[in-house]
Amino acid sequence: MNLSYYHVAGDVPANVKHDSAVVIDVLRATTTIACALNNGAESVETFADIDLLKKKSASWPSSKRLLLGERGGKKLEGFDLGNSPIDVSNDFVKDKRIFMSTTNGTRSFARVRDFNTLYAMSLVNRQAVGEKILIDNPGEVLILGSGWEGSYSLEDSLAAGALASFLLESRLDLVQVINDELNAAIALWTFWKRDLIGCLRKSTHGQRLQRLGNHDEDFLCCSELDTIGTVPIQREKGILFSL
Ligand code: 3SL
Repeated sequence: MNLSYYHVAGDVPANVKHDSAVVIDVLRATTTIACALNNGAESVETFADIDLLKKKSASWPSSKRLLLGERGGKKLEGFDLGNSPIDVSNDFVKDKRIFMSTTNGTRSFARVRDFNTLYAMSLVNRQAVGEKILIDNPGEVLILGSGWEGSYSLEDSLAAGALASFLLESRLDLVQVINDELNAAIALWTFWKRDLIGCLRKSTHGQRLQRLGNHDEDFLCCSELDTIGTVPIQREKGILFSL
């Protein structure tokens, strides 16, 4: 199994194999997706484009839908939810389809939506996704971060390194790292693995969130490791369900 990591959607080569992809946006889109599905949401449909989200969601029964969106870390006007994993509680999201658009994470999903298999991963469900990948045993796994507006992010690379370390520790005979972006991510994980919240707070997006206001609960939630067994998987184009 060949593992590669790209920091942002724009870095993924055009001719890459469409085998398996794992999208990561630790702060906060894929943490929110894992928590929402774990708390009983019917599914999460991701949109890079807000107008398309509004059009598509209008055809879904209003009692069964929630609009979740942010730009620049701030909740979108007229939406039910911003992008906090704390807000997607069971009483709020149970059996609802969540129509979601975020600054960076949903762009990453758009880039790899044609892959045969697509997962959403964060620190909270790293082990669950890793175990599923080992069962699937695809030839190629492309791990894709979300970054910030096209540039590198520390926290997504931390989680990419966490996933690769889990896979290597589980099946060294099976797993190979094939790009230096992932070798660097593993080194980052080794450096920060005992202070995940410290890494998230130090990251530039972590600092952006702190400037926007108190996000202590978000940092606590997003820095938890292997606490959720939910594996979000794309079953219809652009729509993630719990496995
Ligand atoms: O960029 C994104 O996709 C978001 O996760 C950013 S935020 O943490 O909601 O600000």
